[in-house]
Amino acid sequence: MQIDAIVLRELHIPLVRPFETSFGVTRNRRIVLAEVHSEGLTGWGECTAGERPTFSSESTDTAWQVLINELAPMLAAESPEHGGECPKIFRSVRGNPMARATLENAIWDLEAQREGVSLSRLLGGVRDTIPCGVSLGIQSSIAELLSIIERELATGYQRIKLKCKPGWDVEVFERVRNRWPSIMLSCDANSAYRLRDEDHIVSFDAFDLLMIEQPLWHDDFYFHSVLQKRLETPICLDESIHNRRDALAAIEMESCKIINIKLGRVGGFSEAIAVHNAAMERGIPVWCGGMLESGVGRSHNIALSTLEGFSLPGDVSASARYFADDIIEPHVTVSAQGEIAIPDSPGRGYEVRTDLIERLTVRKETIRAMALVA
Ligand code: OSB
Ligand code: MG
Repeated sequence: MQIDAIVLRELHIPLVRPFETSFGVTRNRRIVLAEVHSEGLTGWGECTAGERPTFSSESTDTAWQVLINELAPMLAAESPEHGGECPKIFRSVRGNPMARATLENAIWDLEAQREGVSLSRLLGGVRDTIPCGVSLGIQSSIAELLSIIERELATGYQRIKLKCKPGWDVEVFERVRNRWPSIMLSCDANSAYRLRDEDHIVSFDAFDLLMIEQPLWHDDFYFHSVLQKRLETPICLDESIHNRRDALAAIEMESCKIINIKLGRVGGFSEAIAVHNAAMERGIPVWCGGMLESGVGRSHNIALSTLEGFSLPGDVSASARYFADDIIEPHVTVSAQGEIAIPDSPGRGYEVRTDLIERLTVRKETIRAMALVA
């Protein structure tokens, strides 16, 4: 596919409510979107980097720099037929997986449109609907959290994930479990604990959690494996897993029993599929994580979640939980059974609202292949 132009833009979009994790609070999203124009079609990608380098070392600003100065010019100089060629095109740049995924995912979207198949089908997806859960940030009180859980369960969500940290954990789990003894419940510490907290984390076993996500260091396998040996509850790794080799190491060392796959964190669809395959071959369930994505990234997450190994409800939920007005049409909605129905039209299956995107854009750059001089 001849690449005619790559348009990169930054959008500012407020969240409908603040999202608080152990590493900070997000109120407004600064999202980088990529539009790849090729032979009359447009593929879209979203960068999942946060506003600050707190979840990972990437941020909106680092990704912007790497996309504009490195990755977009590399891609514009090539004519990839398949999204899976992107890792090779970008191989001279180290790290920066979220920046890479922005462009790679746009090429997969383009390819699906060119082939006239849904992105889910192109990826090898096998589901017509995906099971959905919600990730609930740290709240100002437990009473407030309980009322939010009540609302999310009434909407139909199948699994509740609680963000936790020292001081917002056992008491919270106890109150939630007393009220709802049998819901699917998990927690995510985003690396808030240390080895000195080992006994404390082992006490989480009393709450029948589906998993404890990333309790220790963001870059660790070994100490998670030490902790997993003492825990009944499965550990799920998020931050630690960047590629297939990480997944293999974590599974081999028994650092986790479940893996959260995020497109941005692993650098795009090809590595996400590789992590999924490695986990599935070894009987390790996976699920799709979220990064407060707009509709573009959300539609990619939905397509990824249709792969066979995504057997647990993910953090892929309705647009309205995050944004008053999403940049895709229709918005992502969740059924009373807590499922998202997979669109079967070509590509991502949601229209992009270019007028709204234009209004939300605060900076924009267009990169074209350099004209060849004979
Ligand atoms: O660790 O899963 C995480 C949001 C931002 C950064 C990290 C995480 C999250 C979430 C939100 O849990 C998931 C969502 O988009 O709903
Ligand atoms: Mg997480």
